[in-house]
Amino acid sequence: MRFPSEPFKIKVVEPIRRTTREERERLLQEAGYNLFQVPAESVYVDLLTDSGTSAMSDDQWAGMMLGDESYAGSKNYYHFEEVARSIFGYTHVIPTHQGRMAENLLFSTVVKPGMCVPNNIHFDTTRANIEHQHAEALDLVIKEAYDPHCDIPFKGNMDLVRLEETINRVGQAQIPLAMLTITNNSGGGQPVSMENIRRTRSLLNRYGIPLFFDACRFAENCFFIHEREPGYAETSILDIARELFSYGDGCTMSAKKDGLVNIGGFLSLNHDQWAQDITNMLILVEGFPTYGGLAGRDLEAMARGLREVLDEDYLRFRIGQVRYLGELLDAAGVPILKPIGGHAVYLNAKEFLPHVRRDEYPGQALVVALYREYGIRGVEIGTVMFGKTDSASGRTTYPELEMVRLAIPRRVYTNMQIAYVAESLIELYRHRDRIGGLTLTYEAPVLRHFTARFQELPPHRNTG
Ligand code: P70
Repeated sequence: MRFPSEPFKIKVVEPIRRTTREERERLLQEAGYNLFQVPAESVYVDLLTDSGTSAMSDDQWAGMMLGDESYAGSKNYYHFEEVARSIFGYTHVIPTHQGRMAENLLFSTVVKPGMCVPNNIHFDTTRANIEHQHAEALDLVIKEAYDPHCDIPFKGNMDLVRLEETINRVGQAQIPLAMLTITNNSGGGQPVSMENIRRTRSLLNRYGIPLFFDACRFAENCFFIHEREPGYAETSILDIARELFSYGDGCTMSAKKDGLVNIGGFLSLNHDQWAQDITNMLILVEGFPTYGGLAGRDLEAMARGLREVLDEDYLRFRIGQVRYLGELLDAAGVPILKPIGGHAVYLNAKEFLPHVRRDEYPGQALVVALYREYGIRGVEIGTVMFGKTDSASGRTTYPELEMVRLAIPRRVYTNMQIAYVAESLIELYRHRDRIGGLTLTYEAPVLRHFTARFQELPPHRNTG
């Protein structure tokens, strides 16, 4: 068998609709060529994100019926707290409605103007929340992460030399915490090894700097450790997770990923004073500490999801399905980032559309073409998301990688639908020279990718 088949069967189905090319053309124009603005009903296979898009299990749905909607002291909170402590091991468990609220609460409490927060690579909301505090979000991943062809097992690792240099340059007092994003989303869904985590910990210990995990896809990271790192083949995913988190002081979590829920997140940490300040802020902006912006039923679904996600058969299927898509594309010569990530296949837009200049957003152009021709929605992770245009000089700084991410929702699509995506992309790649670039006509001051608008440039403009 080429890949492990589904360790579940389907009990409820949600119909999806095919649209015509004309309809999609019109929708694209109305959306300003931004796929975030296209109604989901008009998407056939939606690979925009793996966040909040998972299918819950019958056990999670059963848990939803056990929601205790008491304002204070809901039994679902205590269940969730017990599960979170048993995996992550930190003292304080603070629920939030999603990941970015956990980030906002943490950074607004501990990050002051002029400080900096190192990470392997910050994802969009972490970066934005740090910059919102007038602090610097530093990406210190190993340099191999920026080479789309470099096929190494732990491409999400922190560059410890650069981390130490940074500490010496800015001074430890200016670094309230360091982070590790597991898996590293902006770098292709790549894992961080246990060894790198251990070494990051001991380096930070020497300077008294706390380590936090951005833990959204922790189970997928732990599965990669189980599969790839010497010494962990016989260790359960739960035990790997426990060891991993024991090297940290806390974590932020978007449970919309490896919590297997449609909404939910949390912050967990050991530091008592930080936890108290964060809790006070939580009450001001989010809700009482035993629900934190969620319903009791959501907390119950999250508690059950966190247990389920550690199941090895589930993870083998999950990572295997993503790998299946990546291998089909790779075998046909479609340029993808290697190795294949945990939650998504990342197309290398620079190589897919070499004739589209970087200031004409090749990643976005590819996303638009994929939707127009096949009704598939991916997301640009490149200049639109991470590039910055200086308003005074009009100069743009470009991120190292120009990618389109095809994120696979958990337990949602069949392998036939995945095969449809692969075939579509292989065909699109054959006709790539017909795809032209875009020009940006509107951008918001932060997180511009969600609301940006574009116009199309004529194809072949640069190929002569
Ligand atoms: C994604 C979503 C969310 C995220 C993350 C990491 C490593 C924190 C968060 C915030 C965001 C997204 C991107 C493109 C399209 C749709 C959605 N990532 N840290 O898909 O968590 O969303 O719960 O506030 O990846 O990767 P939250």
